[in-house]
Amino acid sequence: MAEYETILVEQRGRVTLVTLNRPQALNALNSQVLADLLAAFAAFDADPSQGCAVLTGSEKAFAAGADIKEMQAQGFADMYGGNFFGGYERLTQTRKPIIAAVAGYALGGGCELAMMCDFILAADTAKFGQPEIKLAVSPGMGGSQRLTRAVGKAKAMEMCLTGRMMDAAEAERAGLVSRVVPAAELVEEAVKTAATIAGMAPLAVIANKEMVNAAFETGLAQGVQFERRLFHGLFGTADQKEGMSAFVEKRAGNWSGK
Ligand code: CO8
Repeated sequence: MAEYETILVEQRGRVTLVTLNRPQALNALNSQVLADLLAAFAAFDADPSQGCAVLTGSEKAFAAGADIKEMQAQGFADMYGGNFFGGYERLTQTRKPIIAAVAGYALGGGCELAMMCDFILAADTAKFGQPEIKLAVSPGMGGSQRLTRAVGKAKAMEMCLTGRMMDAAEAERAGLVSRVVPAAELVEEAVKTAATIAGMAPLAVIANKEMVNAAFETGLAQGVQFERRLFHGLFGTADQKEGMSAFVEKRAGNWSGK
């Protein structure tokens, strides 16, 4: 297992657990964190022994944003010319699912990173916000788009314009997170959920992720068509035969990933 500077990576059966590990900066996302995350998730995606990942932080902070100290002195040419943090889009191209397990602060780039994952499980201590306006900037890793799609214009606009944080209960009501669990159980619950996903037929997992994501990029008729084509395609897999036989024979499926 590769060693990284800013994250810890551990395999628990078919689940890869990635933990942001810059406690001194509340897991602020600097360029090294981006490089480490890209390498770790590329390795996860390429490893057939792994079926689902969990991305988490500490009890105090999932991540308190992009690293302000790294950005402070940068000018337009550095940011635009260097496509600062553009690499994060590559995380969203990971084909297998990633669950964000969020406790404490998920602010700015931290909230945006959580929203790049496939869904968010929140501890009851979680706080989400896009406070960039207080620094005279704005979200830059997709927050204005993904937050608005997740919670609607009213809450997203208020949060981006005031920097107000949303607690876990409000985030669940607003549909930003799938579930809220007690902080002490967050990582175990996320790993358990990931293990459930990793126990499904691998091609069906990828197809289900692709079709739900298509809902963000297409109109309804086109999205339904995309779903149906992938659904039809799954009937060309050995695991579809195995899954339906296993149901009829009242036993667990034994997946080949083919
Ligand atoms: N960047 C760098 N360092 C940070 C950050 C950060 N985002 N957040 C916290 N830290 C550091 C603090 O400077 C402090 O370090 P030190 O001990 O050396 O002074 C340490 O972490 C602990 O932080 P605090 O003492 O502030 O802890 P508190 O418990 O008092 O407060 C808060 C916690 C409320 C989370 C507070 O730290 C805070 O407000 N942090 C900043 C939150 C923020 O503004 N985030 C948005 C950053 S901008 C951003 O994310 C832009 C995204 C788009 C970028 C994409 C570009 C293309």
